[in-house]
Amino acid sequence: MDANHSALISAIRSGDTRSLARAISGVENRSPGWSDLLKAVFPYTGKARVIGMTGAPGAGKSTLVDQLARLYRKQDRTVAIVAVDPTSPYTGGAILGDRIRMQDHFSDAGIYIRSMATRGSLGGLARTTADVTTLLDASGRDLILIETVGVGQDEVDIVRLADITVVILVPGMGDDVQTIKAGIMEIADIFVINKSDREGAERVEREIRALQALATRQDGWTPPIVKTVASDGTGVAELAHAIAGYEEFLQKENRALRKSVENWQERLVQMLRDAMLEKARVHLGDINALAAEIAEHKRDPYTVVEEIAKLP
Ligand SMILES: Nc1nc2c(ncn2[C@@H]2O[C@H](COP(=O)(O)OP(=O)(O)OP(=O)(O)O)[C@@H](O)[C@H]2O)c(=O)[nH]1
Ligand SMILES: [Mg+2]
Repeated sequence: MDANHSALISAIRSGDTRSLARAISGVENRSPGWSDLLKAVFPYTGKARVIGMTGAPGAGKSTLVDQLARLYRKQDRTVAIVAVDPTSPYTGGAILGDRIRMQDHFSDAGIYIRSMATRGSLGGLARTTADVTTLLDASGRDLILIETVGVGQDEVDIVRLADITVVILVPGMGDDVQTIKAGIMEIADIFVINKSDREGAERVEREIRALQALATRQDGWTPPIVKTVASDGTGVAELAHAIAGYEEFLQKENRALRKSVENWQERLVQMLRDAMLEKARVHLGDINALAAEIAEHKRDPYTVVEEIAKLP
């Protein structure tokens, strides 16, 4: 990456996609200067609306993201799509499908699509997704749609980046709602029952409503349930409407800011943990040797941690 970021930053802010792509790669790979670049663009961020779309493998997330992106483009809003971990082994076939669908947009500069590096990438999936979102935000995109498979902690962290989280369920997976991680249920601002052309959509809706009756959200928001058939576009306008409704709700009583403060609390702790660990690792030497000494009771773990934590 350039030692002098100012040219790169103006290029990114002017919407130049090649510069944006270069910056994203640099940040993903932790190339020299990556953190200076993020520091420099941060003041230009906070304007994009970030929408997290999460759900089980094959639920139709990409199809739905694609439809939403089309709809927003018709409203003349610019869109970025972040596909997290698209090489996940769940549905090998979907990767090609994604490519084909993405190609539809290639002629449209108003849509920028980025696939995230796979798991195990430098910096961790959640952290790099956050950094990439920061760059996309700085590039002036109106909307950032993040697609992620809702299975683990990484995904919960990723959707915490979002202003609005859409959880996508499908009928016909047995006890759908019960099998969805509790954490994912709790973060839903909007529920989508996709593949509503299939039998069982009503049942899923009843299950969600039953769960909602058990626990009300602190902020008083009851996540609406939208039925869609992403493959033919049914319900997509309703989903956009539900998203707009939640945006409106966020604008009242300072909720957007409060939510952002909450998100940053989480992220700051995460970033600090990463930074401290990184710092300690330099002094840690051979962690295996230390672990062996502790296992053999030659040393105690309390002193070891104290010594490492005290290091400058
Ligand atoms: N019947 C039906 N099929 C759908 C619908 N939405 C998507 N599909 C199909 O479901 C398959 C998976 O769709 P994707 O959009 O790739 O699903 P995904 O959740 O992004 O999948 P992964 O990224 O692999 O987790 C594709 O063959 C779609 O055409 C729908 O509403 N009804
Ligand atoms: Mg997908």
